[in-house]
Amino acid sequence: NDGYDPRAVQQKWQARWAELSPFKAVEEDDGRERRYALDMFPYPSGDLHMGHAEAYAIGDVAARYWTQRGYNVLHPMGWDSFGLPAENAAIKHNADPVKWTYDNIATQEASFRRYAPSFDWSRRLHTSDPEYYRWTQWLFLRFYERGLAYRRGGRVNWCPKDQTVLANEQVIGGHCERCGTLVERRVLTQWYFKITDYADRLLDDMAALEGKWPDRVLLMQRNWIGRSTGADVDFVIEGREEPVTVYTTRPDTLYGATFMVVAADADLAEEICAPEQRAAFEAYREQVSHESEIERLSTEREKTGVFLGRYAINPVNGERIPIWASDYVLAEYGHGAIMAVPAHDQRDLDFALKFGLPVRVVVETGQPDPAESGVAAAGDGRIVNSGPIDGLNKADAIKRIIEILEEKGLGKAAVNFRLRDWLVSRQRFWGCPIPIVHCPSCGEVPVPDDQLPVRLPDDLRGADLRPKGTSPLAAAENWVNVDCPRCGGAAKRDSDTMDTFVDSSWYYFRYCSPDYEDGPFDVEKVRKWMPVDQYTGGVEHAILHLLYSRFFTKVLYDLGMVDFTEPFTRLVNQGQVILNGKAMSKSLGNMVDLGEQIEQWGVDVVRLAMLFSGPPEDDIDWADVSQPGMVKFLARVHRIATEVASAPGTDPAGGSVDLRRVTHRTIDEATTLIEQHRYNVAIARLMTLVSATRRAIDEGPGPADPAVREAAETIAVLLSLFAPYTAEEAWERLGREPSVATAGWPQADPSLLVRESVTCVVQVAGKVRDRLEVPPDIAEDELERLALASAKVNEALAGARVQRVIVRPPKIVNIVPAK
Ligand code: ANZ
Ligand code: ZN
Repeated sequence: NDGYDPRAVQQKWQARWAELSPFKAVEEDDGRERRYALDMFPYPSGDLHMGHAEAYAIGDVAARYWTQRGYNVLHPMGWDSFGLPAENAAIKHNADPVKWTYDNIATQEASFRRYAPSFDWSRRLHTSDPEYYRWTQWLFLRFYERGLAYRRGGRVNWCPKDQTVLANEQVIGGHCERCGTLVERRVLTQWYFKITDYADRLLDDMAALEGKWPDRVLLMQRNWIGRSTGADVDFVIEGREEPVTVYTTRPDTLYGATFMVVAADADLAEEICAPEQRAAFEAYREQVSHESEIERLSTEREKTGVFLGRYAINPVNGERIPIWASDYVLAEYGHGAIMAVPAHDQRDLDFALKFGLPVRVVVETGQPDPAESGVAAAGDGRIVNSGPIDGLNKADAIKRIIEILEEKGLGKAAVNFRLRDWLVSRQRFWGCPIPIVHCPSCGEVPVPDDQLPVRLPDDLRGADLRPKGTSPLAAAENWVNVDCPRCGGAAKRDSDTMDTFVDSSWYYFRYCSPDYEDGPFDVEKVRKWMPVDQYTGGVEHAILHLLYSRFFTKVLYDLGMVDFTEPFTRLVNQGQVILNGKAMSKSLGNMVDLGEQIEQWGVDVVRLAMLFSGPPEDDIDWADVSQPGMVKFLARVHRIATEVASAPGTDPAGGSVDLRRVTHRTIDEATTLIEQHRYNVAIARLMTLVSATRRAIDEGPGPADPAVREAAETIAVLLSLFAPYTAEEAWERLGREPSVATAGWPQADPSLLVRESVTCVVQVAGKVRDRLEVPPDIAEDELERLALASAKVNEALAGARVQRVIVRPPKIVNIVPAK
């Protein structure tokens, strides 16, 4: 490799950069425009892996490019360092989660330093530091004051063996993901953030992200928020004072409702169940209590349910319909009860066919009879069997029936969201304590701001952290028992900790003033740096993290702390690193180890291979990557710099024009490609420039030609975005001052972008009449058209008809006029 030793270059520059620290964001206004490049911060479990390497290589291209363009760039890094793995590891090894966490952070930091993203390390933060979580607690209290943080009983998945709440994703086929125990649904008092108050704004503000965030992320967020429109309809229940309200998106099918279904786990089912059905109902409810929501929503499963022995009255036709309980209706969506229209809703049809309930068509869709086919007629059509709305189409019928319901006081137009309030409390140790005290006389009392942070106790180890029905904090007597901040009486701290998504919902604000002590962030600094210009990270965060961050930003806006409502102007989701077409996983045993790759090939090769393999959003199959090809390319760059090194740096205008054209076209195209995030194509252009430079050295004017030096310097600057170590070494060999990272982006000279031209002679009857400047590769018909359009040619022809045109591109056109 011609004396190119990636490892030596890497070691040398890692040390030099530590002295130079070229990536410090500048607070004083120095006239430069600012840019904020944000990467999703890692969770400190183990070392960095291939997925991190890809994401941080991609995010770094934008940050380094902006630095080269002369922007004042903020590119910070920190750690999302609370969470269950630390706690589980501590329980298993009888250790301290603090030590486990900060040891892992140290390991990852060392890897980051070697990997060399252009971070401003002075802004580093860890969400598990008391200096950070103090402000997570402060924000919780602001939410609490506004009624956006509240406590209520809610149904949660509970593992009786692990004695802990499980997320829906942790329930597999009704069993605990970790220990396999049958999961129960329990009602527990939990803390929630009232994100549903912001549902409309979270949806509507997405208009501003259109074209700047990936379409699929916007779609996923829309579906998650799940706004639907329809009507609330009141049904009288025989023998009950209060009517029951149901939510429907199809009030036009009201005349086709042949039964009602109540969620088996809703209080209403328990209340109205007739005595003779009680035993059957209770057995069914017990069965349903083990089902996860995902299972309940599955359309594949056979329908189950019990008759409750009661009847409802359809408000528009007075019909008496039976009330059933089933699991396919959810207690916490809409009103937990539905009107069932089996002819036009598949779930209702499956249920009706299973239990022999009537099916009545009220929309003529042209589809076969649902009772016969088993397929509900979901489409649009003409309304029938429906009294005053007969003959209307779906949209008109919905409008009309809502008017009728509203006139009679039997219902009203309604909007519903699939989005639920955010359950933020966890009965675990390693998280941010909730800053509330429960006092027997005062009730819930917020911890006063000047007593924050509520610190985690530091004396719990191993088995102390194991949940035992209560959270480990509730069992820590010294910690949990306090004086009430309001009355001074004996009280207890809230012993729950916050979901780690709370910590990560605001960290990017903190980077703007990481040491600020008078609030979560300095409002003026945030005004200077935010919103984030580009956020780079995995698509696995397409929903929750991004939605929660958007929610926090809107609350901060309402608190008057920020003057924008969306935190991330642009979002880039990188693909996955896979191997032979398969996702890498420990269980498949096909993990590629980042440390080993770097050991074998060096950082620059790993980074370049990732960026060159395709557009950032595509998956990278590591089996298809050619590390030797990347080594060869970098060695060529190194050799060019070495050969040009001794040549004097004279004015390039005196050098080879052919090479200068390639250099300036590369600058021009690379600029556009990088702004479009087409990094792989930009690298391909750079490779072409390297080849052209090599040719100019070997076959052309040689290494002393000023155009060759210009090309070599351009290569170093462009390469610094993708392979910073090799670029830095080349720059130094060329006799330039470090660091190449701040050398400045080259400007393409427009006069060198003009394509070469040749002079074409146009003759009429053998006499030269005009000269045209044309591209050397001009096509025959194009040249003929240009010649015949020439004013001088037409003058010479003086109205004579053209008999023949002889075209010899690019130099001669001979026009023969008719005699
Ligand atoms: C009658 C009907 C007829 C319905 C029809 C649909 C089609 P989205 O779009 O998701 O909001 N529904 C209402 N509350 C429910 C609950 N708690 N659990 C399960 N399903 C529930 O869906 C709203 C529709 O889902 C509602 O409209 C209701 O069924 C059902 F041809 O009412 B529909
Ligand atoms: Zn009190």
